[in-house]
Amino acid sequence: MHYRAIFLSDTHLGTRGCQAELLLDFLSCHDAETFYLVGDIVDAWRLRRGWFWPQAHNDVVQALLAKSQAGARIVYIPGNHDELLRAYPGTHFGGIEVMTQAVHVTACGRRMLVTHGDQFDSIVVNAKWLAHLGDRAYEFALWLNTWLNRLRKLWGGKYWSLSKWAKQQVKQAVNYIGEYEKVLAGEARRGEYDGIICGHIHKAAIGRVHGIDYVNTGDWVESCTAIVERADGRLLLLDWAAAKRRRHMIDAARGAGAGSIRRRDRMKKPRKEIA
Ligand SMILES: [Mn+2]
Repeated sequence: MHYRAIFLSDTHLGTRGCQAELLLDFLSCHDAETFYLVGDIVDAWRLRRGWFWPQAHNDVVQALLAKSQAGARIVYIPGNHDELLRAYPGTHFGGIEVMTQAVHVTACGRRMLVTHGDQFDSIVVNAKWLAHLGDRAYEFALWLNTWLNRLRKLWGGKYWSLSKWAKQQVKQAVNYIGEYEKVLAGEARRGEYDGIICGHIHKAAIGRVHGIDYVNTGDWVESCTAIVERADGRLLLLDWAAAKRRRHMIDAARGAGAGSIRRRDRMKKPRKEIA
């Protein structure tokens, strides 16, 4: 399939959780004029604690470089796990451009802010009181978020992860996801964009939040999702793991048909499996 743009994030290459085989499979049958890598692509924090870099992870990098060589534009927007790259905005490596954030204009002219999203962690947590305090408190919370995380790392602690923390508070997780969506949509509104495309919380979505297009690419650790833009400018959410499961079920049904199952059952089986 060929798309105008493909947005991927949170692949966490360099961790055991990364579903590199599925990602490779996805890349082998999807192409685009522009690929946006929306942060946490390579997990530099995990790699600092010990080198984990299997062949499949290398193959993912090679597949992306090959796309760049074949003429695709590849934009790498670092997240918190690959923030080392944030120090190099505007640089190119192997044809890949590094940008702190990007503006993507869809085929129908909608201006979308593309950013990882971790910069807004503290705003999400403090959303309620910040709403009453306004702009300066907002700037302060952004600043505080950056510095708290720097200090935490100096002391050898981990980045405070909103998504992880939200999942630990299972009951409240839904609230925080909702809060994140609101804050990010608010950020797009402040910049007078039509929408925002982000990642970070590992929860893929396409929707409207307070009149803003809120799009989250999801991840390749828990789910295997990507956002694609068709030639007509429509954005779609692809769930590659689910697509593979469906195809596998259909193949399995067909395979069973070729065996001992009688013709009558063979005719019925695929439909049942799809349902
Ligand atoms: Mn992140």
